[in-house]
Amino acid sequence: MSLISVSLYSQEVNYDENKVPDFQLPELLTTFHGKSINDASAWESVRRPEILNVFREQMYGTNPVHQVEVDFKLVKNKEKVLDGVADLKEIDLIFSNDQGKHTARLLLFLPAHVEGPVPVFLGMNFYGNHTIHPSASISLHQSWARDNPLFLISDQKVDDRSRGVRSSRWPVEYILSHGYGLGVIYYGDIDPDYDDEFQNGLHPLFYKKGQTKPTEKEWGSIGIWAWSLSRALDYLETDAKVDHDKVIVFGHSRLGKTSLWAGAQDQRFAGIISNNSGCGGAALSKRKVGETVKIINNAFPHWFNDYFTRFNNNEEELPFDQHMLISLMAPRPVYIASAKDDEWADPRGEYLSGYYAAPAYKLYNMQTPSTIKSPAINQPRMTESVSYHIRSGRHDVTRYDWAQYIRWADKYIK
Ligand code: GTR
Repeated sequence: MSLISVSLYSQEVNYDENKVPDFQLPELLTTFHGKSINDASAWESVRRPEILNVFREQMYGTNPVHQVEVDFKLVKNKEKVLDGVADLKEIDLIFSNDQGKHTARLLLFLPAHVEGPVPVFLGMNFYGNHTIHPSASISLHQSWARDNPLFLISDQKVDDRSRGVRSSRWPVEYILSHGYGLGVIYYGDIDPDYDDEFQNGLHPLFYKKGQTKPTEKEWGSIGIWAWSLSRALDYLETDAKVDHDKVIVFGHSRLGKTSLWAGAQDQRFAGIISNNSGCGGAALSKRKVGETVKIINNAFPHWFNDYFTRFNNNEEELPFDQHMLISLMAPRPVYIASAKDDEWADPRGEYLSGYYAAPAYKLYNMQTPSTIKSPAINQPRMTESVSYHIRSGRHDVTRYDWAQYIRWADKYIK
């Protein structure tokens, strides 16, 4: 995907550190009205809400207040699957109001060998819950899916042939063996990932009478995906087998942007993982390295709100940058991961946003990354606030990434 984008936009894409423009990041601990923030209480009551608000209004979009009811229905409950190591549940999240009804399915694996409530990693996937593991116990979805000859997905529908095609990104048994559960939702169940002016998926349920698409400031796809992760967390809070104070939100790439936005808004998430989230995720926009605001808005007009297009080729005018998104995680631990060959996502910019989020964590007297130098390849740097690694290889989620996430979660969350 990124290779295609690079050739399409090669003229305007910069990968040269020497050509990064001079830029100034907005001060984290000074309000938009120039007041300084000196303690955690002022952070929480004044600065944090205004930062959250600016991301809502000018980038990811506001969440419409129009009420939607969410019901949970346990549709499958199987013990001792995956050779006995997992208990499996499928839970329908049923969204309804006078506009209609829409259903998405949460797949939850819990470690069969653990009695008590367990911490859970929760995230979204790109092709369907059935792609994360070959097990025939996982239901296929009926939603739109992106055609992919490699995965034998055509006519925008999935069938048995795509079972487990993305299992390399989701080492289920490995996660369970460490005492964690894993919950996943297929993002296409919430909003199919293409620009149709928000006619399909969950969006229309939120329209006021006469409204046909989100307003300039209302949410796009990332906004509604992130909101849905919180609805999955609502379910997890009702499940006695889940330690709901220890739910970690995880996502890769566009779904890493999503996990960050979910974690920023919903402080019930105990930890947040951004895997190769890049532009619009962990990478600083003002550096303009790799994918830029204009490129991402042109290629994916449905991800952010329309207001965000004002910053196309105009990053200087952004009153915020992504270090402020990371700061919204404080005091919860956040893990940002890059891949060396994933220059499109600007690994250096991903590191720096975590580094520049430190002042928020310091208000809680937490240990923060000690140097502005990025760690060496495959040398994770973990702290109780911001952790980071850059691994060798390409844009992907690997066993190596998960090994670090589990080590980190064992230390700071479990
Ligand atoms: C790319 C996009 C990135 C990233 C990636 C993905 O095409 O430019 O922002 O989100 O897709 O989600 O795999």
